[in-house]
Amino acid sequence: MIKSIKAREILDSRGEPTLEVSMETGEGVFTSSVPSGASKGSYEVGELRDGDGRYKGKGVLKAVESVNDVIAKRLKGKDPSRADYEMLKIGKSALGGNAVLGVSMCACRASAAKEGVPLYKHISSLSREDVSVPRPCFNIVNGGAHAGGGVDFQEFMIVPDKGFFAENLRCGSETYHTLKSELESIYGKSSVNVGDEGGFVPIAKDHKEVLEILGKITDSDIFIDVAAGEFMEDEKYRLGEKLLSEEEIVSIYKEIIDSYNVKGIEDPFGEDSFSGWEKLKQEIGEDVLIIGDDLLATNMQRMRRAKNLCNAMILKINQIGTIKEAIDAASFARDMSWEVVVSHRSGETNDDFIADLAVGLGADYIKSGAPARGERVAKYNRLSLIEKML
Ligand code: 2PG
Ligand code: MG
Repeated sequence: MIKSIKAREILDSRGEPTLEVSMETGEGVFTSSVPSGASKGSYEVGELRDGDGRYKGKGVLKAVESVNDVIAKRLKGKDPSRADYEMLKIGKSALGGNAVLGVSMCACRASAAKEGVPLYKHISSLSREDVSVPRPCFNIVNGGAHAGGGVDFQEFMIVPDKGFFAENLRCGSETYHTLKSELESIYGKSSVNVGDEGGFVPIAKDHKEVLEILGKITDSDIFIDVAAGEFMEDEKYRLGEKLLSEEEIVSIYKEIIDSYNVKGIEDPFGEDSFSGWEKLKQEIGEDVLIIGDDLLATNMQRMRRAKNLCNAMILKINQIGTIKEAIDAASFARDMSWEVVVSHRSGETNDDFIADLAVGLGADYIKSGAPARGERVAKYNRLSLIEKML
């Protein structure tokens, strides 16, 4: 039974305010904190931010109030398993997606404790999937909205496949450090400064130059998050000096798939540019993962519309707001035979909830940035521990 819920304002990894929520039940006190994106899609549930002079408008005191004054009163005395249902009844837009998510994560942790099982096990019983430790996608080169002066594509991820998670983590870390030396020798020391997710930000000319270097230092699979919505102009795509049509950018994707070890492409087109997604799926859909992020927003309605546009989903809990809905979205992805990639946000905290979530959903992959920086490795280190426990 929920005794009390309290929220407070803390800072995320970018130094922006976010929410930390604590829930007290008979089993103890459960604390969770809420991530926040930079390259957000427009179909995500909205965050409640103050919009006043504090923190340049990004304060979350209204969301704190929403938890302390509205949600806490509604949930007091109820079983934590009812939290998502009750909040959805009030409405996410009234409460704020960030307020709802913080409480939802705590409620999930409290329910696991009530059952006396680890969080991943509890989530596995909710999702009815067998637990399994996902393959990590390490974002080792940052560009787009996550870095200043990097390349246009937002993320270049290496995805090792060494069997055990611990071996994948070691491979990710070793490759990260090999890349560091390589970039230093090519571009000098300023190229090993890091972006929001801990990946390096080389002064490379374009994505091809980055892929060339990655090809030299690793034989791991490569996933790219293009985050194409960030450089769209009308229905065209601004890459360097060029403004490209859908057909032209499809041929760029084909070229990099043929020339490099690219096995996954995330958000290759804008979230509403369905014709581009369709073209790409027809051309390469069998050979590589076409991963929907902004396209889907972890939202079943969007996923239904995108049935023939991709073959994998990014699952971000703060895109949809409650853990219940995120679990339902993952099951829906399974029904459509899509792969599931559980994901962090570029603004993170040290909360490692998504590690347990990925295991409990039996997700195929997890992306949590580079194998460096506290808020990124918190998730990877938790996955190593879970692997040992299993
Ligand atoms: C993405 C994410 C996470 P952001 O686009 O996939 O890497 O970025 O949180 O900025 O939306
Ligand atoms: Mg993305």
